[in-house]
Amino acid sequence: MRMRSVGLWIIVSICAALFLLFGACSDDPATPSDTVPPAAVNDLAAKNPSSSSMMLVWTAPGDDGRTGTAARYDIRYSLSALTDAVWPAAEQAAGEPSPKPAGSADTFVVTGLSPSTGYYFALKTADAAGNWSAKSIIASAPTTAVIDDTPPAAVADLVASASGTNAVTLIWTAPGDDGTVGTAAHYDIRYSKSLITDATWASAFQAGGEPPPKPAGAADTFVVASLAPGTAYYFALKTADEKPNWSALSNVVSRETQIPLISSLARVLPKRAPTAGGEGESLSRNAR
Ligand SMILES: [Ca+2]
Ligand SMILES: [Ca+2]
Ligand SMILES: [Ca+2]
Repeated sequence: MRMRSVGLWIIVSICAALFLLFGACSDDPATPSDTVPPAAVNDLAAKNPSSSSMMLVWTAPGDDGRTGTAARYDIRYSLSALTDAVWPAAEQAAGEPSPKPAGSADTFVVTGLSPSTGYYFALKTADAAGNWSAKSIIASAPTTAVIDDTPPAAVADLVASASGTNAVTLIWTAPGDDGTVGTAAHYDIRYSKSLITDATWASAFQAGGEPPPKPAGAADTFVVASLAPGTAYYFALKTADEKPNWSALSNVVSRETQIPLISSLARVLPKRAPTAGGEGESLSRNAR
């Protein structure tokens, strides 16, 4: 029992000595811990907006106030003024640059923004010891509107797939909002008894009631009704996006509507003489 108590006392003594030794080392004034955060950025500005991005520029603070080189930035943005209260829930930008030495110009482009929208931006800076600066001043600017100058592609595979006595069915591949990308907004389908060209497009009949375009690459179809029977027609279409930018003229197809069955029979069957009793009666008489 006594031997065990002595052993325990020795272990406790060694631990106490080690504690004092290391406690003394941490008090060494040669290695002070860093408790000074970077200064708050006071010249943040939002520039060069596009419909989906904004460039931010500011002067880099330092590791300690405005000296040295800080370790990282946290850039955030919001739709309302980016106050300290809004900061925790504000959208965080991704891929912030590493801070340059204090006094240098730093810049970053925030992407993924919505067009025609006002945004507020702010940032905080941390040093390597994890001391965070106060929030910067707030910079704000709106993104620009989307500029769409690209019309849908011209339809090149328009086909008149079937005809009735008064209608012709058209089928084609939907172009897009921009060339063959996206979803266009309107069709203008026209028909004429004479060839449709750029010059005659304006005088061709508008079908009316065209369907909204499907996404690019999908099959679209439309039945042109109220046509005259047994008549050859030309068909063509143009497509517009929402601006609207109109496409060039599609390929032009031709199709003849069918002749009504009664008219067809009248053409095929032999015509009876105007005097109903004439030829037929004499034949039957001869047969007797
Ligand atoms: Ca520091
Ligand atoms: Ca568009
Ligand atoms: Ca477009």
